[in-house]
Amino acid sequence: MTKACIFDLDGVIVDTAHYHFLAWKRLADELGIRFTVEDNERLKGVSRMQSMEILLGLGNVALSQHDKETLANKKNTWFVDYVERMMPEEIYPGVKALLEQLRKQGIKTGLASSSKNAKTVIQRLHIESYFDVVVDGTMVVHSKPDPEIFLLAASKLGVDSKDCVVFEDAEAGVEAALAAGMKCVGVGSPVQLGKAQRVIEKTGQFKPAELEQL
Ligand code: G16
Ligand code: MG
Repeated sequence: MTKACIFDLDGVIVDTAHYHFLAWKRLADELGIRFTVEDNERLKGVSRMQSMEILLGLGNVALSQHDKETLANKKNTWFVDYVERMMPEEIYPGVKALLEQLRKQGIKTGLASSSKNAKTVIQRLHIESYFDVVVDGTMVVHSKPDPEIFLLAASKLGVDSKDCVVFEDAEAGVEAALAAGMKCVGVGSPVQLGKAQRVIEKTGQFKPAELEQL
């Protein structure tokens, strides 16, 4: 029986995934690396420094650790600029209602994002109070597809993995949820997220009654 729903942030609650893409694209252009929307799928859900490695790999560019960190920080300042201009209305339609319905039915809610900016994003959206637990990229060593972040969220919620359902838009995130022994609802395309028990187009279209059919 589902006792908790754990939500990814970027691409599931709000379209910050697009802001990440724009910031990485700007950096790729500066470095002369060809970087497409399809390439960006590989960066979704993985940590900032791992994303940096994937981007440099696409262009066969080798840099010192110091330079990689400098460039990743630069990308982050561009991303944070977008976040600071974000409006609470940017939350995906139906997400607040879903979180409210889940809680009314006694199902706990958690947020598990690889982003070190997750707390700032949910503050901008005024949705901190909708989650019983928030776990972010500052609290884990291994990023998705490692299950660490979801296992930490479940332990903070006091719920067994098998009773958790994860909502994820990234292939790495779906893999992490399954590796944690949880069920997963993919949000996006079945091409990337086909390993999930169910794939939906938008988070807000999911109904709590569907949890038991997973
Ligand atoms: C998010 C994004 C990733 C990003 C990562 C780290 O994870 O999907 O693209 O690289 O966070 O973000 P930051 O650079 O802000 O620490 P999630 O798990 O919320 O999808
Ligand atoms: Mg995501």
